Amino acid sequence: MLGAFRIAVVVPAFGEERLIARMLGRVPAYVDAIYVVDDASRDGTSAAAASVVDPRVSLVRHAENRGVGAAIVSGYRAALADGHDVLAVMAGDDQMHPDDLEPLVRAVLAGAAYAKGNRFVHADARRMPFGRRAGGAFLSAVTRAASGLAVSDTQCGFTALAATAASTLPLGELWPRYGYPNDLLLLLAARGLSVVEVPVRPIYADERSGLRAWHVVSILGVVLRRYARVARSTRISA
Ligand SMILES: Nc1nc2c(ncn2[C@@H]2O[C@H](COP(=O)(O)OP(=O)(O)OP(=O)(O)O)[C@@H](O)[C@H]2O)c(=O)[nH]1
Ligand SMILES: [Mg+2]
Repeated sequence: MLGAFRIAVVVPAFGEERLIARMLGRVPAYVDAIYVVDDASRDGTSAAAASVVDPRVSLVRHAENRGVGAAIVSGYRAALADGHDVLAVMAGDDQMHPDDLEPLVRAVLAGAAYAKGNRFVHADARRMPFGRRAGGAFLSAVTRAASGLAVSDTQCGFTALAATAASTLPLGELWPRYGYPNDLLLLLAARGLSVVEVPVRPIYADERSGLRAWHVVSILGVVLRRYARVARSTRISA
């Protein structure tokens, strides 16, 4: 709990048997519940998560791989059903520093619907691989233009969402794979919900990423698709 508020952390995990226990062991004490969503991993991700002795941890398993966005939605749904107030996301690959969670959660408690990490404004930003910085800056510029939101690190997955906002969103419609942060930002903007960014550490260490250069093109498609849908529904309701 932070103050009187119940905090949940959703942990999307696909092929994270090597890192998931280490990651779970670092979740701060004020977090009330941790939902690990094993996205049909072919390795021992579920067993590694289950081996962590922590009553806060529960495991959600997808029968087939559905993507990181779908994994997060499964976690959000479980956390909403259990009555949590703030739904944070920390990836199972241990790339998010636990000390950076509290400012994200506090931004939501202070009134933001959604708080996102921003690695580009952190002093260690140059430690991010060049391709990540270039691709992220491009996708952020496109998402900013399409949503009108003042965001500059759209691809950062370290976030906190107010349960009140989550329960108004069409979660089942969210893009299930890597474009989900962009899609979510456009959905929030279309509803006039507030988004803030908070500096977080960029961590690139011993994890393996599923992200490839071609994802920039597919994420661009996600942004354009949502932009067109929002524009169409705005025209119809005008
Ligand atoms: N690649 C991949 N990751 C998934 C999937 N479902 C859940 N995840 C988890 O989502 C998290 C983020 O995935 P990554 O591929 O590392 O993407 P990222 O961290 O945004 O990108 P990097 O900055 O390159 O590490 C990890 O904890 C994965 O285990 C999936 O279908 N594919
Ligand atoms: Mg990663």
